[in-house]
Amino acid sequence: MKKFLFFISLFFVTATVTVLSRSVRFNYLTNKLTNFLSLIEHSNLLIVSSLPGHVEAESYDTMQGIQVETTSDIGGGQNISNIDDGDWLDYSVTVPQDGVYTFKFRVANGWGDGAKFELRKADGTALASVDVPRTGGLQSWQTLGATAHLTAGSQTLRLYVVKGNWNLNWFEAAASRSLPGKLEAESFDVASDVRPETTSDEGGGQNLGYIDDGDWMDYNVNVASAGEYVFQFRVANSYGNGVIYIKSEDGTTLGSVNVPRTYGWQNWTTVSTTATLPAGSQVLRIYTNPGTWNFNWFSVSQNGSPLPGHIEAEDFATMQGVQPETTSDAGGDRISVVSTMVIGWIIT
Ligand SMILES: [Ca+2]
Ligand SMILES: [Ca+2]
Ligand SMILES: [Ca+2]
Ligand SMILES: [Ca+2]
Repeated sequence: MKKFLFFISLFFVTATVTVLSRSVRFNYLTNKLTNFLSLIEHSNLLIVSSLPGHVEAESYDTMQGIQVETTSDIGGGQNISNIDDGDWLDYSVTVPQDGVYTFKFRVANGWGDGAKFELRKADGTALASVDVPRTGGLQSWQTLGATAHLTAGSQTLRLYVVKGNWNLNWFEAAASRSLPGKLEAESFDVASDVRPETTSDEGGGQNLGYIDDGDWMDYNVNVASAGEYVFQFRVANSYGNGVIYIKSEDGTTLGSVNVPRTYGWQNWTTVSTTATLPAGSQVLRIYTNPGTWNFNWFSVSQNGSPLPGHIEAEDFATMQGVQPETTSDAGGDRISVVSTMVIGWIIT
């Protein structure tokens, strides 16, 4: 009887080991097959992405040295990993028209100091260079911005890794925003060290803070027609001395305006200047030196302030020989935010 029980036990142990080994082998074969099918898919099926649009990093056409893994980023799916110096990924894209496109790259970087990549044309020309800061982990995701000039048509974009050790989930490209119009300061496409915060200005939303000497914000815009435009900037400045420069992509200063002291980081006023803009898709840089002022929005219009309407006298675009001063007019407290600047107002 003991001998019988021993053989029965031996049978079950053997059967279990056999099933387990088969299942391990089955999983191994399944993985091999999946990888093989994915290889066939990438070698035979050209994935063409339309820009503007969203492109999964793993939807590359060809690549060197990267791997694909399950991502824990919002939306799930996969991300590109094992990104080393000199690795690259090629994407087939179609672009509707020549112009500046705003790119967003979804990255994660645990410890890769100096991490960097370039977006390149098929001939190797760099379209954009992007630094990848530490994000706190290889599955801690952050979105980075960049602008790049693309030409119309079907083409290959290469994402070339200058310094690796980070992950990529997806990227997006968007077309320029239309001017004339009003842009929220915090809707910049790329910027240096500035931070959005809740604003208490009219209309609510957010403003930018931490705008220090030499800081800048880039806006990818499409100007309807060449000409002189009035720029209005909604600003607050606790201390005074700020200067705003409107710059073109090549660094030329197109216009500038002083940011007056408003005696509070949430005491808002509007300052104006003019700048001549060429027509078409372009990047406008709002540069400051000295800085340290808060920024809610700016508007660009060809005809200045809309009439009929209310215009503060001190909201001039240009002037000669006048100075703003504190008003004791009845409206002074109604517009207390700018009362330190009021010299009167016009009604039409
Ligand atoms: Ca690699
Ligand atoms: Ca992905
Ligand atoms: Ca700053
Ligand atoms: Ca705002």
